[in-house]
Order: sequence, then C-alpha cells, then structure tokens
Amino acid sequence: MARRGSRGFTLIELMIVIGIILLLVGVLVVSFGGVFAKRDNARATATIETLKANIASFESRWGQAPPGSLRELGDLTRTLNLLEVNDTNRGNEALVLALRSRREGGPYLDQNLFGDASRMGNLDNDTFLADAIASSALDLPDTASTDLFEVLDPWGNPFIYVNIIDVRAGTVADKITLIDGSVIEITAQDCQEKLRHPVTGDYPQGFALWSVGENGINEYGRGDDITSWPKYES
Ligand SMILES: [Ca+2]
Ligand SMILES: [Ca+2]
Repeated sequence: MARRGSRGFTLIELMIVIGIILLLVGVLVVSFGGVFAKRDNARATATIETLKANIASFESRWGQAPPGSLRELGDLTRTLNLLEVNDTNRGNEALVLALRSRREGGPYLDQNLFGDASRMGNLDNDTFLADAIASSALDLPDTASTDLFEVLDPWGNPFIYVNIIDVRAGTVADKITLIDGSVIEITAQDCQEKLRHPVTGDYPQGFALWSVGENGINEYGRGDDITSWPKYES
C-alpha cells in the first residue's frame, strides 16, 4: 500500500512538474514574441521617421512631397524618359528615386538606409533602362544600379507610399508585391475612404506612408499597420 501510494504521488508530482515547465515555456514564448514584435515595430517606426525627414527636405526644395508614380516624378522633374516599368510598388519606387536625385540639393535619401540591404529590396525585380539613367534629368549618383528599389519594413514587405494629391484626384493605382509573393491592390477609392480622419475628414499632410505590419495584411493604416501619420482612434 505504501509503495502504491508513493508511486501515485510521484506520478502526480511528475505531471505537476511537467505542467509547470509547459507553463513557463508558454510564458517565455509569449513574452519573447512580444519583445520581438515590439522591436520590429520600433524599427518600422524608425524607418518611417527617417523617410519623413528625407521627404520634408525634398518638399522644401521641390514644393511638394515626392510624386506617387514614376510618370508623375518625370513630369515634376521634366525627365521625359522616365516611364512606368510595371504596375507594382510604383509609389515606393517613385519615392526612392525622387529622394536619390542629386538635383535641388539632393540626394535626400538617408545613406545608411539606402546602404542597408535588409531595408532595401526589389521584390518585383524591375529595372529601368541604363540609358534612362545616363540621360536622366534626375541626376542620380554614378553608382546607381538600374534596379527600381523599394524600402522594406522589418518583415520584408515594401512600405506603401501614396501622394495625397493622387488620393484627392482619385488617381491612385498601385499594387504591392509582398515578401510571400502575393500581390495586393491599392485603390483610389479605398485610400479616399480609409486614409481620411474619421472625425475631421482630413487626409494626412502631403503623403501617406505605411507598413502593413506584422500580420502582413494591408489595413490602410488601421489595425497593426505602422503609419507616418498619427493613427486614427477608430
Ligand atoms: Ca522594384
Ligand atoms: Ca496590418
């Protein structure tokens, strides 16, 4: 009897110990996950803040935030040979190219950001013609690759960039190539509905730049998205 009682107690004890271990592992996983998520969110915010400063410098010289497409960037800078290569990552690519231009006191793109391979990519693998660079009125740095780069968030997805001029005019038409290979559409109608402040009806000033966040789902600045403007309450 004594041996059976002792064995039963050991079994229960073992189960309790296993239970405690599982609980601790669970707590650790959850808290470490939280730490990583916070770190990535902070990185995304830091990249947005850097770009906001770069955009402000561009705006002070060109009188507007960088255009939301290559064609409009060509119009602004009178770069006639700057044509849209494909219909993906247009806003982000136009932003990068505008900020890399040496005209008007540029380049404005932070060189640490541009030199960081984890934060720059070309997910849609597009390039523009070498002769367009050579003759380009954008005056790009000599080392310029023909890649049409995008700025990436900590989860490897391109940031989404729209110029508010295009939002107001209803001419936003962009597609975003995500790290998993899927492509999401950015429509003028959704921008007009979702980028507008729910109470004041105002759009963010000049431009809207956001990350789709950790969940990889575009929520136009809501949900877990990380935004260049103060996030709306509702
Ligand atoms: Ca690209
Ligand atoms: Ca999201």
